[in-house]
Amino acid sequence: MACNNEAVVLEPAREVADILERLGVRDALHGDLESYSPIDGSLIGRVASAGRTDSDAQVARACAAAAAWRDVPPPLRGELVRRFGARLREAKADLGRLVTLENGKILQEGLGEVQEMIDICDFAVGLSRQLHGLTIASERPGHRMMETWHPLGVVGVISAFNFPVAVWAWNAALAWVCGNAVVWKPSEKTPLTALACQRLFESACEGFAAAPAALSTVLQGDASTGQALAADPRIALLSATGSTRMGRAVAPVVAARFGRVLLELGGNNALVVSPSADLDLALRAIVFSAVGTAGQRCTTLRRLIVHESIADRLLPRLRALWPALVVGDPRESGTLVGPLIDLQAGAAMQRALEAAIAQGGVVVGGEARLHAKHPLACYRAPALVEMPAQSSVVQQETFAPILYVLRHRTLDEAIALNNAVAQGLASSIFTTDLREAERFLSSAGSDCGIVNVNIGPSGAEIGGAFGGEKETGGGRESGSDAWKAYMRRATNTINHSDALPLAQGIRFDIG
Ligand code: UN1
Repeated sequence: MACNNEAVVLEPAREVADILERLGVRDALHGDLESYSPIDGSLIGRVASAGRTDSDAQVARACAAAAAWRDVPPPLRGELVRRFGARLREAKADLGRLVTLENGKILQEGLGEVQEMIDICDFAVGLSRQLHGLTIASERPGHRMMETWHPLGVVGVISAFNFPVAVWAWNAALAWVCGNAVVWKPSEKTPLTALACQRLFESACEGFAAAPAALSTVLQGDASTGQALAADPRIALLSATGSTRMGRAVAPVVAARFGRVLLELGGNNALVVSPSADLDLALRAIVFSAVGTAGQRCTTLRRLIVHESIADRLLPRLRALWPALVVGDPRESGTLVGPLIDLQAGAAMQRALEAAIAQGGVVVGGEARLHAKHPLACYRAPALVEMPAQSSVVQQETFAPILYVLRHRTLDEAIALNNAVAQGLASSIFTTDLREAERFLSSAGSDCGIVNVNIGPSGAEIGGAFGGEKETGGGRESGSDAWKAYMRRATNTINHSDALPLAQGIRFDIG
């Protein structure tokens, strides 16, 4: 028995079992796919992966659901998403903690991820009354043109371990109000959070007569399950989040059948610090975006591009701060950096640090922590690596807390460095000079999908369209008009006259 006021920290498996029970998830103990907690590497549950025949049947059920759901008026679809959002609000503490237990991100960020789900549900509810098209002036007398937007059918979602629930919710909430059914292939590293989300959605559907069965389906499995979705012509849109390697495997398969893809792939995000920057502000942004989520966000800050005139003021502060960042159990309130997802992620971090040293880098931090206590888990101190140039290791996305530091002399040079990588997700500049800020935002500035001023590259709100260019894949999810990716557009021309004039003034007399 605990005899002080400290919260009792249970074994991950015990905590997971309690949470799943409260959320109404049955049977997370049987099956071939094992889930391990990054906190200590222990087994926390098992689910059954969907075999080929099962996947096929589930997609067929999703098609039937889509055929029924497309006739439901969008505001009524929105009402179901509102109910789902309400379930998420009630379950926020449990689901947020489950994210922490299965993914390893600190509790604040686990809760933030569930909040992101709630926010997108709210957004989607409003959107359900705003799925509007244009009316367009016709060149022909007595004619009217307009656009109508229709559901696509079945939307497939492949999500990654690092945002195991929010990214699915961005896609699913919009897809549902747009009239689609959703088939979800979660990361095989986070199957339990997917089970919990599915259960919460099913509970929102209970007693909601307009909701057909199989509006949401989860197909657990490895890459082959994702590949089967990519190849399946019944999946009208495949929204895939993960590495550029995954995107390269999936996108051509969808393209070969002329399906649609929405890709959110790798990032290699930079932050430029100009001479006029507010350095206190910059420091806070740098730390959160570089080491938050243990460097495992697609928006994580990976490249710091500092002006040479202020480098000697900023870098000593970073060098002092980095070793002091608290690495530990993500459930404890003082922890800022939790574990990496698994030992392979730690090995990839190690390889990148060795390559950085070979390429002339000077490393602060990056060492293994808590190894004796948790030999099956992977805790690493964040690494700060000053590089002589933007060499090959800096150009790769390593999903770990490594911040490479480069120096620049002119804004043009900083912009060129920002843009000189294959990825194009997020970027930031810290400056109080209006001209510099506007130049960074301009067409001659950052080539990324997300371009910020005086905030870091990570932690976007759901209201904007989220996504990036080049090898990031070009997709846009969540806010703004990203909903259009989940619908098909029809252009309608209506003749209310008693003549049949042809467009472009063509005469075609048949006597
Ligand atoms: C991701 O890492 O895949 O902007 C998504 C952010 C979060 C989403 C990240 N809102 O950092």
